[in-house]
Order: sequence, then structure tokens, then C-alpha cells
Amino acid sequence: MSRELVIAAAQLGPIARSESRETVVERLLALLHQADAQGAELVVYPELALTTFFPRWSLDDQNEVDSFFEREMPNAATRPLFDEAKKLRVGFSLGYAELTSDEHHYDTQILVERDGSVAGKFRKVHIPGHEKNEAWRKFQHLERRYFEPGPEGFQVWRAFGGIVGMAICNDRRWPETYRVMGLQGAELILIGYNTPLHYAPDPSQNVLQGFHNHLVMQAGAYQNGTWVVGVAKGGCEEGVDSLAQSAIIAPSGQIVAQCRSEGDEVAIARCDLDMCKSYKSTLFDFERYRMPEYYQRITEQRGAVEPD
Ligand code: CDV
Repeated sequence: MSRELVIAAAQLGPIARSESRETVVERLLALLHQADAQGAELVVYPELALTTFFPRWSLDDQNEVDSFFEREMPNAATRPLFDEAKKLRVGFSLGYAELTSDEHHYDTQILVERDGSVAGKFRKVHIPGHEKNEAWRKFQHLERRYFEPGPEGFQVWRAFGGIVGMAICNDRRWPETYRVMGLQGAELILIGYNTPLHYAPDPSQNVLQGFHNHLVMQAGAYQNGTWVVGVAKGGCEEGVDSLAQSAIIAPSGQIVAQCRSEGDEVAIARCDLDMCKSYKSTLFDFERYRMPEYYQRITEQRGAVEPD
């Protein structure tokens, strides 16, 4: 059986606050059809792909907050995407805000196989931003008010003929994200993101957003011998410019496909999952070369402990 998988990074441009889920799903379907026409077997959509990026606003009414969340998946709005993908026998990964039946709020991404079954669900672990309204900012980043960290951590699933993991946006900046999945044999890591170009705590980082985005994902791919697909919701959304530059990255760390625009666009690559072996069995042969006895601090402490 072939271990080659044609993957589409299905980047989205901005979603207006007034845009309905039904309209967004039409856009997702258009991307699905473009990807299918180019032979894609897996289409990867961004983080929070069904609505505008609502953490930029301080919302006091919990009902209003909850209006951005999905209580079930699929639901009436997303059913056409599930049905069409299954009909085409194309799998997909979709990010959305999840409100569970016991009232937990997660930033979630699911992996749907080509037969329509849900192969995996990931809930964002690293929740960036702040909890309270900070009036000095041009816009808010209140993820820490609206989301809890996912309790399951970083899992992988056997799907699409390989071993697949997921991460969401800020997770991609942390080496532990990739390593924990690498230690479970990950061959493909799917990452959706919403990254404002303006970083209020330190605007000197603004011009480096594109560099940092690719830096972390290319390093994560190479150091773990895995494919990485990073997909943006980019462009100017409700007055906030966000990074695009969605990319498909090989286990060599090389970008093999990249979106050129800041809008709805697919970037496609034929990904040979067997290429992971070249790295996993040589330079990054974990069993042979890792030295976990020297890595205890990584799980035993959170912040840096400086010498006296
Ligand atoms: N959605 C995100 O997680 N965004 C963060 C921003 C706040 C830095 C990111 O890491 O891109």
C-alpha cells in the first residue's frame, strides 16, 4: 500500500463577525473542491475556522461568548462539509470552538477520515494571551478567559495510512509539542493558526512573525522526522492583520508548498510518509541517541530556575 498522501493546506482569509457559519462552510466547500480537483486526500483547515477570531474582543455576556462555540460536531451548519467530503472520499481536519455538554470550553481540532468517521480530536494545550481586558492594547487576545487547556495533551492516531497528530496555533511554538508526538511515532502533524501580526507585549516581534512561524514548524518537523502542515486564517479580519503563509513542511525541514495570498487558497503537496524513516532511523533515532536521564527538568519544572 502506498504511503504517499496528497495533502492540501486550505488557508482561509478573514471571516467577518457578521458572517454566518453557513457562508463560511460554503467557503470551506469551495476549498474542498479545489483540493479534490488537484487529487488531495486530506484537507487541513485553520484554527477556529467557523467564525471570526472572537478572543480579540472583551465580551462580558457569556451567552454571546457561547454563540461562537459548537455544542456538537457535525451540526446543522457543518453537515454539508462532512457529507461532501465523505462523498468525495476526502478527509479533513477542522478547527472550531467546542462547548461540551458539561460546559467546558476548548479550542479544538478534529481529524475526519475519508469515510467520514472522526479519527481524532485535539484540544489546544498552550493557551496564550490574557484573562482580563487590557485597555492599553489595540485589540484584545483573551484566549485565557475563553478557553481551558485541553486535558488530553498531545495524542496521535493511526489514520490516513500513517500516524497523525494535531496541535493548534500557540502549541506550534513549543518544542515539547512536537517531541511528545514524535515520541509516539508521529509522521504527520496538522496545525491550524490565527496569528495577529501585531504582538502587543513586544511589537519588535511584529516583523518577525513570518520567520518565527516557519522557524518553529520547520524545526519541529526536522527534529522529529515528521511532516508538518501549518494552516492560517490570515489577512485583515475586523481591523486586525493576521499572518498567512500556510505551509507544508517535509521531515527534512524543507517547505515543499506554501500559500502565496492572504485569502482563501489551497497549497498542495504529495507527502511520502515513508520519508519520515530517513530521519527517524538515522540522525533522530530516538531509541539510540536520546538521553532522557538528562531531560528531567523539562517535566519537573515550569519556569526557568537560575543558578544562585
Ligand atoms: N491563536 C494563537 O494561539 N495565537 C498566538 C498569538 C497570541 C501569539 C500564536 O502563538 O500565534
